[in-house]
Amino acid sequence: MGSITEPSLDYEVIIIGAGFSGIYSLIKMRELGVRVKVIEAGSQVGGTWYWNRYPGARFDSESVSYGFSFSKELLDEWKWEESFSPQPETEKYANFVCDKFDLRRDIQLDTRITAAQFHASSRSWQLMSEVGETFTSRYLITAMGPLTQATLPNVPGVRDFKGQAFHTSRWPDDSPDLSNKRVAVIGTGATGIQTIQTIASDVGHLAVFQRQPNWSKPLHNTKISDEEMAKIRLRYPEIFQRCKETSNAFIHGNGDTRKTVEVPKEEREAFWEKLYAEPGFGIVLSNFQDIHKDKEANGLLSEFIANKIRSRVHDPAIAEKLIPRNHGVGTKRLPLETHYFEVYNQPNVELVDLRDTPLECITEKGIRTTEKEHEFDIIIYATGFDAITGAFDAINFIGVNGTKLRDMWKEGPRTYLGITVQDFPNMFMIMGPHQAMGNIPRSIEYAVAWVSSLIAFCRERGITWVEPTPELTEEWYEHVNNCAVGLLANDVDSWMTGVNKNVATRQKRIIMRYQGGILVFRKYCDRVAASKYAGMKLL
Ligand code: N01
Repeated sequence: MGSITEPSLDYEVIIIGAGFSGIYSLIKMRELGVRVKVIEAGSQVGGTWYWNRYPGARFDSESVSYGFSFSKELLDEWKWEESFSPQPETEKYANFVCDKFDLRRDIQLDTRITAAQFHASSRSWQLMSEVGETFTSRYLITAMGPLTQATLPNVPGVRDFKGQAFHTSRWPDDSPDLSNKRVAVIGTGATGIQTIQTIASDVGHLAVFQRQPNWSKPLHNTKISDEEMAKIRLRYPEIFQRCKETSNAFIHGNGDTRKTVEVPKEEREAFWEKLYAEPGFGIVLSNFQDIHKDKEANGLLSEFIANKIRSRVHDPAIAEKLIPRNHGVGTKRLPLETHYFEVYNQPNVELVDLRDTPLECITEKGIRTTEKEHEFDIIIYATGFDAITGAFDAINFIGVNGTKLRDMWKEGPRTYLGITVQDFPNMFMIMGPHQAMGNIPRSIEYAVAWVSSLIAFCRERGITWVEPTPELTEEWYEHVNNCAVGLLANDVDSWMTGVNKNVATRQKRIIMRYQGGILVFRKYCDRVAASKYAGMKLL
């Protein structure tokens, strides 16, 4: 048994990141009464919603189910302005929460952690920032977000461009005036789509460099009036209860268990029309459930959406270029859009299909494809992230016996419950690999509460070393892999299968996410907690 308090340590708990995960972790650690510090690389709180300030950045998930649910007072005081909150409003929300709960005194901003080492002798973590500041703690909570390590195209010349160039998650504070400018956007994922549809009407000339198109459907965002918000507040218990019952923790139901092909065409298409016309992700969450496993079913739905694209884009040749051929609907994270496809009807917008004319390099003047050099004033990289494990790779994590996390996860992550890692005692991950995500704030609240209970359990018993065994790690790995069997999403390259062609170590598909559904995940984790963490190394 170790001692409960360790005065020689700076803190009992250090949390890396002041996004939604970090904010809620801090609140829960305060409840436990521990000495706690949040260390944040950004200059403000908010995480994803601080960094991603590109035009058009907003929730693709319903605001009313995407905030914190733990405080009735907070729910009563905060008013969502739009049904899918735009980034400035969400950043304001993160700040509101920090002020309301007086969190700032425990948050250190502008501090990027670059190394974290576990010392077995003191059973503690030592962290180091990029300027050499050190911090020690018994426990470490990583709250770094799954999509934080921005990646640029792996082509020559990225630093050579003489105009302005930036990744969407590093949008300049003094946002550039795009009017009358020649602007390029590289990338057509969820971020590219939000950016393109928002800036298209402002820019002089917009060239979209698309490598693979994405499926997308209308978001159907609306303003929320004071009267509607008052009604929503009354419905909050019902909304959050519903999120507890669905397999992705969204308000959208689990879908129809009938086989797609067995439903008469007319009925099927009427159902899809309804889902297409509804706000949010219903078309992938509440559809016939075999669209995620059955190629034929998925193909029918894909053709339905392809026809929507054809009906919205005037030039049939461009419409065909905007229709994905390499994956089906819902096998990558579905971006939601607002008049995105109509953008390609504008005379100032050009689609450059990189499948026909691949990207060769960035030049001083612009972008060279195999066809020609395109000249620009501004290049916007909407080229995504080294997802989920990228944030871990960016820090030199060293566990017991000098084990490096980067090396251990070279072939893909190994965890227990997506929360703990063998050889990395006392480290708890929020939204780490192999942890259920779905509706992320809902999953954050669950994971943080679970970790908080484990820390409380340890403190009560004087346990100062918590670590999963190789057996538990293997058991979880097998479970994660079993849950992934047969899902079409795992046959597609995307950040969700750990692929990022711009990163040398991310060329191969792996099972990166937990895909068994929130309900199964929570049942598993609840059982572990109820068993008093049976099988884990608790010293
Ligand atoms: O990143 P992505 P994202 N040359 O990886 C292209 C979340 N999100 O930032 O498909 C040319 O999806 C790449 O092309 P390809 C959401 O979970 C949430 O858009 O690899 N192109 C692709 O088109 C989302 O899934 C919200 O062929 C290159 C794009 O860049 C996740 O963030 C809003 C290239 C990258 O797409 C990531 O979305 C926005 C190259 N060298 C995002 N390299 C919310 O609603 C990459 N591309 C909360």
